[in-house]
Amino acid sequence: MERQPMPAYDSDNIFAKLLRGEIPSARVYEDDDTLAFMDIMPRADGHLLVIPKTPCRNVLDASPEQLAAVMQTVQKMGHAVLKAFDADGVTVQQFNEAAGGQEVFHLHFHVLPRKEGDKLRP
Ligand code: DGP
Repeated sequence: MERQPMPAYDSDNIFAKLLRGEIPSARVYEDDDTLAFMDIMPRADGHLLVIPKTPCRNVLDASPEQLAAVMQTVQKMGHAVLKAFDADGVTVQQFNEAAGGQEVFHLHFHVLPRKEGDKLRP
């Protein structure tokens, strides 16, 4: 069977609404290209999400510029949560398409501060 193309970006997704200020969020950092905010269903204390400000469905759909900008903010947020939460490490997680575990179809990276021996909440 022929493989279906990836679906197009849908600007009705919840993070696009959040970027437009149509729904509230706890913003922790932003620059010209990216935004970081608290995850509404945190799996660890200090669980953040980092997104590009421009439309992008996921890593499979991202331009090199979007990836570079988002990863620089992920790195910044990694250092910030290490300090703010006195963490021992940081998990960076990312999902692509429903079969890959993606639920919100605007590119995002999870940044999760970790303590030695802890477990992520479900
Ligand atoms: P996933 O696409 O599987 O990486 O999961 C989406 C994540 O987004 C999940 O951790 C919960 C979070 N999330 C969903 N809706 C909202 C929202 O309205 N606000 C915030 N801050 N986070 C959300």
